Amino acid sequence: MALKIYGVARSRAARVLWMAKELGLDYEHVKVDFATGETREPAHLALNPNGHVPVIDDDGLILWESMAINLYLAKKYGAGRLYPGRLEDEARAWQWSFWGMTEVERPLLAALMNRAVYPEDERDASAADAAEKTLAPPLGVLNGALGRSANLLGDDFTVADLNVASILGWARPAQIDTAPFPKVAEWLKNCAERPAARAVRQLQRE
Ligand SMILES: N[C@@H](CCC(=O)N[C@@H](CS)C(=O)NCC(=O)O)C(=O)O
Repeated sequence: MALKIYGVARSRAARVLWMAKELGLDYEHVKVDFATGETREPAHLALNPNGHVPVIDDDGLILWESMAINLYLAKKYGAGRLYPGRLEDEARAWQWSFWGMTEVERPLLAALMNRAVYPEDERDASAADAAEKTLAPPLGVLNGALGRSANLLGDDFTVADLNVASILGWARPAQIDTAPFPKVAEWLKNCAERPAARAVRQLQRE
């Protein structure tokens, strides 16, 4: 059975689509849309009781949570390339993925919603500014790490970069000033210019 990826490209499913494209996988894209309430329908809740996308079905393995999905896909299909071979580097890929979710995603989403997504009269500029302030320390941490190597685990782009960059892809629409973090800005640009990342942005426009 082919890999199925559930979730429209303009959701966090974009992260998984990016991974699938980096790995050159054949997959079926099931465009479950959060905006229409489809994620809360019984058929989808049977796959993910949280009512969220992304979800994958990989030969009968149903898996949710974008970072876990990407770590799994990279390890299964990209060992030695996108997925590191050494246990220590594998642990660092987990570290950066968990870090992205726990230190970055929530404030970044708050800035994004209040600057670009909510209807203009429902946006809270001070909440967005506070969220941007919260982001400064973790962005400083990332900038420091990228000052030591071009990518998070060393010279090569890996699942660690993809997972963190797929969260930080919201920085631009959220109007986060990355000028104080030049290494982050440069790395993010390199990640975004990868053909697989471009292909996902194309899917988002369709
Ligand atoms: N931590 C989850 C978050 C998933 C999530 O919140 N997805 C949103 C779309 S980006 C969703 O499905 N929302 C619809 C809903 O909650 O009904 C992950 O990273 O996969």
